[in-house]
Amino acid sequence: MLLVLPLRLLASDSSPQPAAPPSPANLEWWREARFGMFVHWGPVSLKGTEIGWSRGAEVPEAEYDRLFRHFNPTRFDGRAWARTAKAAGMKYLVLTSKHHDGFCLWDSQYTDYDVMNTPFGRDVIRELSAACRKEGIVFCTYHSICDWWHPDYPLGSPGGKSQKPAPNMDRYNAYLKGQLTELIRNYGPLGILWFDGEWESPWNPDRALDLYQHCRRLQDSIIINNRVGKGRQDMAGTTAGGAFAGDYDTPEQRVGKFQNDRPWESCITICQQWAWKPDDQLKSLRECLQTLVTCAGGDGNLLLNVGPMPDGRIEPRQVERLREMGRWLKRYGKSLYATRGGPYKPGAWGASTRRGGRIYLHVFRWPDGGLRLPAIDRKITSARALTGGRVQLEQGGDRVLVSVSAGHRQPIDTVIELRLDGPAATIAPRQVGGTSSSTGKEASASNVFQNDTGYGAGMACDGDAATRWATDAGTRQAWIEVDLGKPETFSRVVVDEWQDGGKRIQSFELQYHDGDGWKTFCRGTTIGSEREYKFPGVTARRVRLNILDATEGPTLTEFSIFRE
Ligand code: FHN
Repeated sequence: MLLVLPLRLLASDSSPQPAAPPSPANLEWWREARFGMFVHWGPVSLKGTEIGWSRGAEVPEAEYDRLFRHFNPTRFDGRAWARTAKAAGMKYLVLTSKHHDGFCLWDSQYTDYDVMNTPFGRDVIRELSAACRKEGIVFCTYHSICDWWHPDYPLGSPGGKSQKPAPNMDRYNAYLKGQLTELIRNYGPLGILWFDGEWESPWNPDRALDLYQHCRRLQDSIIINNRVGKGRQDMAGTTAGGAFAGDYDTPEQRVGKFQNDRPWESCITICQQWAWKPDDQLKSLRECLQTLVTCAGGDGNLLLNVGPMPDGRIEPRQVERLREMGRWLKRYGKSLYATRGGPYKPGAWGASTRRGGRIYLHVFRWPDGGLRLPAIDRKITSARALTGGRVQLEQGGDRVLVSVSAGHRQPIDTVIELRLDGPAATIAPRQVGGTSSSTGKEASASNVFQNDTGYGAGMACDGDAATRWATDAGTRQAWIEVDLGKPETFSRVVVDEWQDGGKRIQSFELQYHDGDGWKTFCRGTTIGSEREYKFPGVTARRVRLNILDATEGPTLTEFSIFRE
């Protein structure tokens, strides 16, 4: 796997010799791991509000910054956390060493705003990193570049609504590098340095590159994500202004799109909030497993987040959900671990993974006549349903037809192993399901993000899941229209909503134009990933999705109309 580095990282006689990026071998343990535990924890768990973001919002700043004086998680047990991750089938654990609120979960020589100065008085990172190593879990840390607490960091709250009276960014940068030196030297080796909080104005690409090189020189095997720089991208393959983009991409609260030329990892909460929140909504086993499978099918990892309680325990219901995932992975994990994504790209149907001469199909939804897949240039020598039942397989012409009896179609994921007459890696990735009749057609919209054609309506009708139509921040209502070029009869529409930050669309209607005006043929509320709508055949040339209410600027990856 070629790790493409921005030109500015390549050796040049003017700049200092950059530290080398991690070797492909160092990335391999992580790519093969596929599944990790994210942990957002700190004194804010006493309030049950969001870490960092509730400081100065639901919780007055002064009150938030005093919480550490009451932080005494006496039931914290690093071994229990490590064993929970292991039982879940997770291979690495990423803990917030310091979030945007500035509180440090280790014994830092650079500040008293750390866990040693709480009633608890124990070094959480020392205990947890040791426990992880005992359980064979790779220990990693999340570290926020922005620090709304530290007097030298210029901004004091989300969006810089409050400013520090006498900031000193150079001094803060030294503090940041000093603490990272502590973490790597005293608690390492670390698997990953998961940076965050890079988006604010005080941070810049030069500091990012310097920090990347600093950490890499301390431990050359460490993997560093794209949020060390201004390179956070929505995996459209471009980075803002050529900024530095670290070693891998980090789509958040959504499954990344298929991408097998640069590593990526979706970070998603098992509940709704990153930090612990009483009675937060817990994701179902179905959503958790299908999210993991779809990440692996897209050639990415899943970092699934838990928010431990103020007493130090991970909520029992979250532990149980993770145990259920672990039980499934014990039986079928070989279809995910150490595989690569594809060759069939993920979709509403499911996903596929591959290793050696095998393809693993993960079928979430069975079409009536069985799953029809595009042909591949390898002969399938056998097919076996790992989840049980006999596989009916037809390979010929332009397709591969796969089915199992209704009684063996699993409610969450039917796993089928196809054995080939050669390596699966050479098969080019391909979409499943015909191209829609809206692909490539004229599209228009009531609003486009900063009038940037890179986010125009056509991006939702190009059959490319890596591009999207986007609207301006704060947009609550919008429409996107497709001109099919001539009247067509269609009975199925699939809408794939881009979901960074959750499902934004709250209500919509699907309409066709009958020459006089727009007529509604389908209504709905939230949409999400690859949502399919079926209805009695409609014949029309112009079709639109009319968004009546959205929480934030609606954005679609694909708006697909399928002729009957
Ligand atoms: O603001 C943080 C948020 O609290 C959380 O830590 C997520 C995890 O990826 N990152 C930032 C939002 O992008």
